[in-house]
Amino acid sequence: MEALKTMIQDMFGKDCSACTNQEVYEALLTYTKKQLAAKGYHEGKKKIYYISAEFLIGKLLSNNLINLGIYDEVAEFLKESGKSLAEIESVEPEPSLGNGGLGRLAACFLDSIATLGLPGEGIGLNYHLGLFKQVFENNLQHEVPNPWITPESWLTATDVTYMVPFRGFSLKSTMYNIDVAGYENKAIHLRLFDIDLADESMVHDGIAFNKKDILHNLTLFLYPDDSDEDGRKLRVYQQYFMVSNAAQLILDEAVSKGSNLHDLADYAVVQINDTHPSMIIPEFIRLLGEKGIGFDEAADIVSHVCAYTNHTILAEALEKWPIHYLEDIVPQLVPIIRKLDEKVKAKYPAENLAIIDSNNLVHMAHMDIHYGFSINGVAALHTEILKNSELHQFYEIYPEKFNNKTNGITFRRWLMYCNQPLAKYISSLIGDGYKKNADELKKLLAFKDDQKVLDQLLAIKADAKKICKDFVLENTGVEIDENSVFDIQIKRLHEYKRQQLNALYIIYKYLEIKGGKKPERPITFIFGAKAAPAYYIAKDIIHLLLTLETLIQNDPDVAPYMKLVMVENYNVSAAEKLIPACDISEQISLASKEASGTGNMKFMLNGAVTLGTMDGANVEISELVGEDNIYIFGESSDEIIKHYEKADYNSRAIYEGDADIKKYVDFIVSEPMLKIGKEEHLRNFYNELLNKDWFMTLLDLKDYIKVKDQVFADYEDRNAWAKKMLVNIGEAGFFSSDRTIEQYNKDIWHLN
Ligand code: F58
Repeated sequence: MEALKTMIQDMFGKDCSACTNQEVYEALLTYTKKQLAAKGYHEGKKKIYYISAEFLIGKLLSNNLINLGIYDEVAEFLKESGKSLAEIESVEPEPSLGNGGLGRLAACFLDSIATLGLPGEGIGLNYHLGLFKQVFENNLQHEVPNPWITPESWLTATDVTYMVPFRGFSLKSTMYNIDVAGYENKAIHLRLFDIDLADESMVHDGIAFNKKDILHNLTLFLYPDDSDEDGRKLRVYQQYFMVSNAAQLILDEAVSKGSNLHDLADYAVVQINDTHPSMIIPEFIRLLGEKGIGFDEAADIVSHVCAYTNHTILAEALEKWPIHYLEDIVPQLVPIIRKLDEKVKAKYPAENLAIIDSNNLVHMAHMDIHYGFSINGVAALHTEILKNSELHQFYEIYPEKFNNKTNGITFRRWLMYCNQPLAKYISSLIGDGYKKNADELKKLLAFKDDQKVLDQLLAIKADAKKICKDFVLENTGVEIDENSVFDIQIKRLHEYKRQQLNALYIIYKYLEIKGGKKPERPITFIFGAKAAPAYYIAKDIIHLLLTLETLIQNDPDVAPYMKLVMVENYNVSAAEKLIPACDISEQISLASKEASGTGNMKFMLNGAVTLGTMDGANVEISELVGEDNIYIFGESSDEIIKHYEKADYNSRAIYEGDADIKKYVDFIVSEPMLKIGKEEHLRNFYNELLNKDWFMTLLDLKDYIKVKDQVFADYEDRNAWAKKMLVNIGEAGFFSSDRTIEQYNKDIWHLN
């Protein structure tokens, strides 16, 4: 730590104990960046380029210290100087470069790529104001900018710049790097492209800004509001800016390593993360054309370089751009896309295989599948649904392209960092091997009947709940009871994820307690979720939750027995506090709709028990832990898919046919609720539930209530519960992103 000491002296002319936390943070940042650069970066002939609109990387200081193997040493040094690493971390701004699971997955993948020693990099955009920061006012979500870039930051400017051509003008880019450390290994780069003229001052009234002013707004926000045409076009501008920079960088790197570009596939493999980067396919062809490579050969080269990951079967992320948008923005790509489409149509004339459909919409995923060599889903069930229904027509012609890569999470952040007491305890039982070989967690299963171990797991959970209580108090102002059961649902707010189903259970419980039936032990329901700014029903659901929160809080008959808290501005840092403290992990999506989920994996790894549907990776979790160690409810994905095919789901019929359900649903617009909440929003949601309920909330409500009540009853057998916790932790090894990345490499990337 001598070097760190000297650095602090040099930077601030005083020793650590005399510095402010901000100063110590800046010194640590500079020190860590130097250490990372000194270790070097993984290089090799062939590289994986993971291109993604989002990288939800979270705070970096602690993670970097852990991966560099100096966390304990630094913490000790700070302690000796009267400082706490935890407090220093709190001054670090959290990069706001992601939205949900897809972005966090990309971050976990970078950690694993670096840890496994693979040459690779992430490529994305440097959004100055992030997604948005969520604030609650009058029980409603408001969005404000989330600036995170400070003068001293993890970003390092490079001298790499490119010109990106748009109709009528070109934009110059600058590339920034963030180093991503491998665990006890070298680092890789996350490349974030930016424009030099980004003007944050144009944002007013929350997150409104002039969407037409591309020269100044291009890298302000991730997923700018796309409810109007200007917003949608801005997304196209962003996507093209991202992929044109990426393609130019990739070609330059390949050439510098000796590629003649005909052999590009020996130098580069591109993973397209959802459809946002899909324009890289025609962009590569355009650039190869400029270098003298003919169209057919260029298309063939690209088809050996690009692979596509699908993260959802919902239409919202299977982008279809009107061809006239592309003509207006990137006219140079249009003849290329038309040619690609003609080639497809010559061979496969069916409309549902077309890149450009009869409405002149360009189907980005279709382009990826025709001109990529691999398409993968993100959990076993999801991939089966892609093959058998959603993308069946493609599976019939390209069965060899389809493969599954069940998601994973990095254990460095989601156990070793966020739950240090648990990680240390696991090490004391089975050694440190699991940190590099997650399968070794299985060794824990030998302790299933060891009373001391079970007691210790409960004690670690109890401590995590105390820490979480402080976090919740600071975030929401609400004091929760650390001895209550923590039931947690944290994820994007989306109807298919069914936060509203949880809300209806809470209403049921509220009414039960009002009626005099008290739960065995108080329950704390914790939510964290952002709703997309123009997704009004999602925002109505937030309003419902916040209204319920106030109602329960103010009701002396009920407040001692249950609490609902909704964490504001849910992000990676919040997740790190909530996940270790969770008892019950809510994974209650409508079966078939959640591609995988990754929160489910983080919770299990931290000893929470899943309450969920047979959806996404829950299916694989349940196979691993066995039915005694998970709680499953609801109709199966096959049944749900049939309901959609037959269009026979009728929520109103369920409501009218069941007096209990009617009572819970009606409560949404009851007098006590209307007294606190806004009638417009509560009624909107109530009507939605009765008249549409696209994601079949009411279908599974009764079963959910029954199974969830069983969970709370079983929780009281503390010993049996501790066994469930242990089995969940012991079986979590499969969900390490190291395993996932090994599979990507073995089946798709073929590096080394
Ligand atoms: C998520 N998708 C899936 N998309 O929902 C989740 O099941 C999966 O585990 C995860 O990807 C990783 O594979 C996701 O996060 C988005 O956030 C979309 C981005 C574009 C706008 C619509 C939401």
